[in-house]
Amino acid sequence: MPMILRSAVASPYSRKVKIAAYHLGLADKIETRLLNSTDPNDPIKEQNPLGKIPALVLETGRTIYDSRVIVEYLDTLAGGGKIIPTETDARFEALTTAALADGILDAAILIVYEGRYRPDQTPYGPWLDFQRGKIERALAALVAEPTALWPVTVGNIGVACALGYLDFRKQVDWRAKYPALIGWLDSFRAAVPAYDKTRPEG
Ligand SMILES: N[C@@H](CCC(=O)N[C@@H](CS)C(=O)NCC(=O)O)C(=O)O
Repeated sequence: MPMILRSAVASPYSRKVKIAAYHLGLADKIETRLLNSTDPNDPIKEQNPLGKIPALVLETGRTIYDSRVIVEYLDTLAGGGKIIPTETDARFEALTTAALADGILDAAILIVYEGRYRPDQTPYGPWLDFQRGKIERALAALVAEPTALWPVTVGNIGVACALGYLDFRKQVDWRAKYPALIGWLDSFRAAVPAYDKTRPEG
């Protein structure tokens, strides 16, 4: 029985998991089951009380979340130390970069939700600016100290997914403001074919 990944096509956190699974050679052990957010009976709330994706239903029936934990689980299944380095400096550098990338996603998704969950109101500008400030500072930090492209880790996977999500939802025009990251992402795409395979546009 395969593991089941509850996810959505456009979910950037799910994309991290999918790239990790491809990269670790585990993609064929995972079946994707898309969230139906309009169906109140979708089992996601039983699988993850937070109601969030991604969530990975294991062969035992137990479900693990969130994306960070799932990626660590997949790394462990693959033998460990593959995309989460074991050497202390490399490990905490990769994990910190992954946290920065997740922080970009967290801010970016709040910007999307500001419009989506308050459709009858004008989005609150200062809140959007507050979130954009986080994204801009994080992108500036990634330009000042470029993330290593090799080996493939949770750090560079996270950064690539964060840039991809900004491309998709356009919260910040990062290509115009931080052009140094364009070459970085192109190099990542060339090295990690799973990135293009998991594009939200299909
Ligand atoms: N920290 C979580 C964040 C997951 C997350 O926010 N997922 C979004 C979709 S991309 C979601 O499920 N949103 C619905 C909600 O917040 O209820 C992770 O890394 O998996």
